[in-house]
Order: sequence, then C-alpha cells, then structure tokens
Amino acid sequence: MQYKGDSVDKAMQLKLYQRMLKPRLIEEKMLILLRQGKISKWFSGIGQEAIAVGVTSALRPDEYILPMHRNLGVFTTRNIPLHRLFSQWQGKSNGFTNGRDRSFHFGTQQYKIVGMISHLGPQLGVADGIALADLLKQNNKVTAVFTGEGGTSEGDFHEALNLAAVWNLPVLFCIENNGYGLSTPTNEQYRCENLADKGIGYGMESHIVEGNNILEVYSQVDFICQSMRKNPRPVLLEFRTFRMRGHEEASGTKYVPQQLLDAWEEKDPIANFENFLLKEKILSAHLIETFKNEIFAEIDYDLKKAFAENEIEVDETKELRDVYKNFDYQEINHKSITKNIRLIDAVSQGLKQSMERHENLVVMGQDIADYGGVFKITEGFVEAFGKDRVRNTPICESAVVSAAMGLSINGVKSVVEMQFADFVSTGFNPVVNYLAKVHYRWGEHADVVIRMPCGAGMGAGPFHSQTNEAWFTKTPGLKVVYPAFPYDAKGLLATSINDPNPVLFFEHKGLYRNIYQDVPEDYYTLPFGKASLLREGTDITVVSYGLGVHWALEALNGNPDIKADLIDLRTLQPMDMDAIFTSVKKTGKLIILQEDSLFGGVASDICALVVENCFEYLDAPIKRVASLETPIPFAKNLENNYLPKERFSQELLNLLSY
Ligand SMILES: Cc1ncc(C[n+]2csc(CCOP(=O)(O)OP(=O)(O)O)c2C)c(N)n1
Repeated sequence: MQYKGDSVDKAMQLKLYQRMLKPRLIEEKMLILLRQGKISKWFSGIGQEAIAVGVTSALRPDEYILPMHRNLGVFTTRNIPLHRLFSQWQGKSNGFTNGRDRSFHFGTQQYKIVGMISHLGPQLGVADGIALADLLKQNNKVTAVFTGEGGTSEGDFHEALNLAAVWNLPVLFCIENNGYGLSTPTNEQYRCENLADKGIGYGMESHIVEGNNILEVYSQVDFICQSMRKNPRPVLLEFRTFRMRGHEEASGTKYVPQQLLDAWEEKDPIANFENFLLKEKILSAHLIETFKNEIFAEIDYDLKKAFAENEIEVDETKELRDVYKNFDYQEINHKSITKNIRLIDAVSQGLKQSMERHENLVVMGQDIADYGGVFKITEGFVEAFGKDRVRNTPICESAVVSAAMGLSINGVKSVVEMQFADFVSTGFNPVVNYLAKVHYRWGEHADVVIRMPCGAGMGAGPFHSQTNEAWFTKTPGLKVVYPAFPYDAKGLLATSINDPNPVLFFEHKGLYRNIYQDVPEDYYTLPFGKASLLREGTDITVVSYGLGVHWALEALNGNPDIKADLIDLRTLQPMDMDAIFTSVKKTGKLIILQEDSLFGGVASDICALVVENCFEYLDAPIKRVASLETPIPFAKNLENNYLPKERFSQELLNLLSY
C-alpha cells in the first residue's frame, strides 16, 4: 500500500492512527464478550476502520453523519463515551435507546450521528433531508451517509441519489464496497464494473477511493468536503475494502475464498499504516504501547461501569408514553367571519395559513409547485412562498418520506403530499419503520404530515380509490386524522402541522368539491381525539368517519323517525373511545360504518373495545358495515356494489328492529 505522507500533517497522521486503533481494540474485546454471551450480536468492521475514521475526521463536528452497522469508528471518532456504547449494546438505560433497540440502531443529536434502521436504504433519503435543511439555512455544511454495496441494490439508493442530484443537495454518499452482502458476492449484487460509475447516471460527481488507505480516505474526503461546502452538490464515493469476518459473528465466512481473505489481510488498514508511521519515525514501538494501554484502560474502566449498571427496569407507563413526543396542544380560536367553502378550499387555506405561521415549513410532492398539485390544493403557493418551500419532487415516495424525516432531524417541519393515498405504498417503509418508531427508539421525532387524498366514488379503480387508513392505525407512533367536513379539515390540518409527531392526514377526494360549510377565514386549531356528535338520539349509536359520515347522514335524513346518536370520529389515532362508550351506554345499540373493506379495519377494533368495555349495556350484537372483501373495482355499478352505502340503510333498520 502506498501512503502519500505529505498529504496530511504528521500530528493528524498520528491522530488518525489512534482513531483507527480504538475501534479495532474495542471490537476485539467485544468478540470475547460475545463468546461469553455478554453481548447479543456483533457486526464486525475489522479491516474497514479507515473509511469510518477517515470520513468522520474530514467532517466538522457539527455536520451530520449517518453510519451503518460496521462503522464503530464513526462513533468513537465523535468521542462518544465508551460506557454509553457498551450500555447501548447491553440494552441498558445509559445507552441511547432505553433498551428498545440494539447495536448501532440509534442516533444522537448531541454527537450529530443518525444511526440506521435495519432496512438499510432509508438512511440515504434521510441524509437528503438533513442536507436540504442545511441548504435552506445556507450554512455550508456537508452530510455524510454510508451504505454497503449490497444496499445499493435497494430502490432507496436510486431514489436518494436521484433526489440529491435533482435538488443539488450537499450529501456525501459513501459506498463501502466490502465484497459481500451477507453471503452474496458483488457479481451477484450488480453488473457494472464500478459502483462509482452509477454517479454518471445521476449526473453526479463520483470517485473510487482506496478504502484501506487512511491517508487516501482522509485527504480525498477532506478535499471533496471543502469543495462541497463552497459549492453545495452531492458526491458519490466508492470505497474499496473487504469484510474480514462474517456478516455477523454467528454466520462465519465459509463462503469466502481463503485467498481473498489472505490478500486483503495483507492490506489491513491499521497494520500497514502502523508500519508506514514507524518507517517515517512518526510512531515508535513505545508510543504504540502507550496508545494501546490508554485505550485498554478506557475500555476496561467503561466496561466495568456498563456492567455495574442495573438491568433496565420495566415501566409500562413510560414505554407507552415514549411512543409519541409530548405535544402541548394550543387551542387557537377563530374570529367570527366565515365563508361558505368546499372541503378542498379548507385544506388549501389551512395549509397556506400554516405556511405563513411556520416560516420553516416546507411542502413537498409531485407536481405541487407551479402546477398546483393534481387537486390544485397548492395552487398559487409558489408565488406566495417560493420554490424552496414548495418543492416538486421526482416520483420517489420512499426518498421523499425519508427526506421529510431528515428535515425534521435538522429542525425543519414538512408536509408531504401523496398524489393519491394509494401511492403511499411505495413510501411505506419509512412511514411505518422510520417515522413511526423514531421517538420510541431514540427520542428523536418526525415532525411530518403526510397528506393523503383518498377514497372511492369516482370510478377510479383499484389504484386510485383506496382508503388505506388501517395500514397506519395499527402502527404505534403514527397519528391518523380523517375529517369529513371543511371546518374540521382546516382546524385539524393546522393541529397536524403543529404536532411534532408524524400525522397521516386523510382527505376524501369524493368530499373535496361536494361538501360546503361556513368556515372561519382566519387560522384556528382543533384538538385530536375528540369526536363530534352530529345527531343526538336514544335508539342507536352510529359511528363513522370520512365519506361514511355523509352516507350515515343521508340514511338518517331519509328516516326521520330514527333517533340516533351519530358520531363522526374525526381522528382515528388517537380515537375518542369515551364518546363511543358514553353513547352506547345510552342507546344499547351500535352500528359502525366504514368505507374500507371489513376485515382488519377500524370498525373491528371499535367493536372489540365496546364489547370489552360496554358488554352489559348492549341490547343487540354490534354491527359493522363495510365494503366487500375485494379490491375496489372500476366500473360504476361494480364500485357501487363494493361500497357499503346501500347496505347500510338496511343494516340500520335490521339492528333497530333486533
Ligand atoms: C430491506 C432489508 N433486506 C434485507 C436485510 C438483511 N440484511 C441485513 S445486512 C444485509 C447485507 C448488507 O450488505 P451490504 O449493504 O453490502 O453491507 P455489509 O453488511 O456488507 O456491510 C442484509 C441482506 C435487511 N436488513 N434489510
């Protein structure tokens, strides 16, 4: 290995050596502890230390870095106290996740590190969002993110690089090409000669770097970062290295040819650099001994501290509380001037007023800028707020949701418009695994609202008509809002944007232009978890939300003799179960109407909760009325047959006469 000694000053060379030695010695100790059953899992970065250490050393301490599972050197170079890392790996409270997530699955704002989720790819889009926030703040910072070569096969890799290129985001994409993704060699992972060549396809500068050569890594990354700070842009780096141990310790390396391991052993980043430094007389045997003893002493001291720490205590209240960031709801009342507007106008007005109120709020979505979005909710927004804050995105839901997460990490609120709620499926992973879990896992929060134009009635077929709220109501960590009226839509959207937690905001397309209401012209908020009682009666309780509320109203208007409580839930997570219980205790009969197909829907859980809590008050079996157990069809008569509207009136009468 050739070292260009004059590329880095001598003091820094020594520092880089020490910084590589530390993760190596920690790992060697961890491998012993693993064999003794004192830690549960280990993903080794032995042989790859130069990349994590070199990149982190080239970054400024206030620049975010997003490491993967083999990047212990990132954490040690940022000087995280070792005992905290040890506690993290033992699931103790001095770690970073209160025992809720393992290994390197955590982040820390204090050290500007954002750890991975297991799914690998979303990390890259999160880096985009962090970098976008920096770009908007014009603070000339770089964000560095890691992926293995295996991770480059994920759609997230493509989406994140493309987004960064289109938006010119200062992200340093670092591929650690270490030869294997679990047991899969590179020739079964990709076909191109160099992964760096993919940069050309994205219109992005890219380089191949000798990943085991610390001076090459550090000096090249330092040079590139300095240039990126002056001239913000994404850069793709392919670091060539090798994975010297198994994917994780239990899986071994049987499938790796011995001559490959031998050849790369010769290129060990620490042994080679040590020899170079000795030859250059920058390092001496005595100094090596001193460095090692210092690190051993630190490891021993901090390990004792972590082992002495008690097991984490189970506190169920805290477990449940930490799923969401505390939100101190502020009731903001409106003045009396109102205007009769449609639901679509209410959403647009609510969003616009929130843009005025929150100067850092960014909205992102396909065709939302000059075109105004396919439903025209954001028409005129570019003129009012500029293209920095009203951002057209490429067609890449996963990267955009991940970027929204990154914006939030870097202090910027965002609203993402799904063109149709159906398309959230291509951004599903970051919604349910990143946004939903981040507060519970490491106390970070996802200040993101995802707007979901949803629902049936337009004969738009299986991919433009779904009402998919149940995909999200079952995931702890998300809030789900589903208004049926313009007044609620406007006030609840304002609250969704104020709430620092991730909110899925459902807007029924069938209600957009059909439902009018007198709506206050100025800004106001409405609370989550409060249903509205639209009708009062003693015979029966009708519970619904969204378009179902209007079907129920129509049925009740057509049968003026029926004395029913009609409850519009307005928010599904949190859900106002008290309103339902109070009503059922009064009427003794409950019918729940939902637009979605029946099984696993919101109605089923309401039904279960009422049985558990109000059984003795019931005078009849609870009835759930929902769509057929089929995908939603296109032809009008098929769609009408699929939807529960017609069946509802009959079921209502059946239950009343039970
Ligand atoms: C979406 C997803 N699919 C599969 C896995 C299982 N898995 C974890 S790491 C890994 C290999 C990753 O390879 P690479 O990106 O090259 O990183 P390396 O482990 O080599 O550092 C696999 C298949 C996962 N965590 N997430």
